[in-house]
Amino acid sequence: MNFIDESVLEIKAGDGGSGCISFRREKYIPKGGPDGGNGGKGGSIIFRTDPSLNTLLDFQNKKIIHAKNGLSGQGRNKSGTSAKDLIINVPVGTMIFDYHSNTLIYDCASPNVEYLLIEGGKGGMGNSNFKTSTNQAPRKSTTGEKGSALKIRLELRSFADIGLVGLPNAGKSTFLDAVSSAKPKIGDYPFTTIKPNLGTIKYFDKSFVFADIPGLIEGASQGTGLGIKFLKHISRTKALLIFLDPHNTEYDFENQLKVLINEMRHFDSKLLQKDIWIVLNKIDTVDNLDENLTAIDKYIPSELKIHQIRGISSISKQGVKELFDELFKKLT
Ligand SMILES: Nc1nc2c(ncn2[C@@H]2O[C@H](COP(=O)(O)OP(=O)(O)OP(=O)(O)O)[C@@H](O)[C@H]2O)c(=O)[nH]1
Ligand SMILES: [Mg+2]
Repeated sequence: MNFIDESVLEIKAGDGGSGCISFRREKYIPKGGPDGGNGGKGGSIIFRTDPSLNTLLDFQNKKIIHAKNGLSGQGRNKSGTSAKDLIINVPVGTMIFDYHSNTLIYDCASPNVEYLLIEGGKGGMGNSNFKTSTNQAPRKSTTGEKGSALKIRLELRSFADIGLVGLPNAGKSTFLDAVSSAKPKIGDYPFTTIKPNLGTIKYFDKSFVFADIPGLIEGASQGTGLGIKFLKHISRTKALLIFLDPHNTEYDFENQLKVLINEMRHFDSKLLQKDIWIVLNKIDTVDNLDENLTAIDKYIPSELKIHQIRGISSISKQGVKELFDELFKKLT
């Protein structure tokens, strides 16, 4: 699978180079003064957001990242060369957590931004710094500072305006395919989608990003299926479309809603505070639409911020315009 959205890394900035002890030795100058140069600075570790990336796949086989050390100072007051800073490119939406405390260190939320995570050690001082009126020949220098080290967890949380949630096969990807230029995989079997797909939709002069994630199933929050792992990709959205499938033979509307709401609540109850539209999909194959919509209405918990229950067809696009008029008006 070429999509990875979590990774644990050990990173270490470079150590500073040591200062040097040296004395000037030249013909006709019997007692040359101290001329030991300073050590160079160690490389820092900088994160940069690269908008062309959309996965943390690069870190799958790269778990330890060290920046280079600064070089030691030399005689003739020559400073050691400082190491280059090490730049780590990550996709926009990558959150950097301290691995041990799980606190958020930085959210790489904007494109083309650099963030200095850990600084390289300063170089040590050469003995030429320690010359005084009473000590003309100091045999003293300092070692370079150690570069800091940190164990971090990277977590990619996509940026999208609207998340699509539903049981497998409800038609989420078909919807994204119909309304945006994204080309997600579609199939009449569950778990067609195995990674999040993002699609942009233009509505007059505005654009909105939809995130299609793998279908949720009962027990997902206990680790069954794929869906729960991907709920983080809808955590930054403003609104959710909950897709209901009139042809799910295992789960009726009441139980589809129960499963979806339970799993979202388990993952993060804040998901349920978003603006929600209930979407009954596949109405091109439904005869008694109004009855179905009335039935669904009865099963919606009052705690949810439901804007509307709408019938649509992702294939014939029936109802999609009305849904968008409402949804995008609410989001602008
Ligand atoms: N008749 C009809 N069929 C639909 C509609 N939307 C989706 N389907 C069919 O439903 C099946 C599942 O569609 P997908 O879009 O792959 O479903 P999904 O919700 O993305 O499924 P997962 O990725 O497994 O979670 C496919 O056979 C689609 O052709 C619709 O509006 N009308
Ligand atoms: Mg899908």
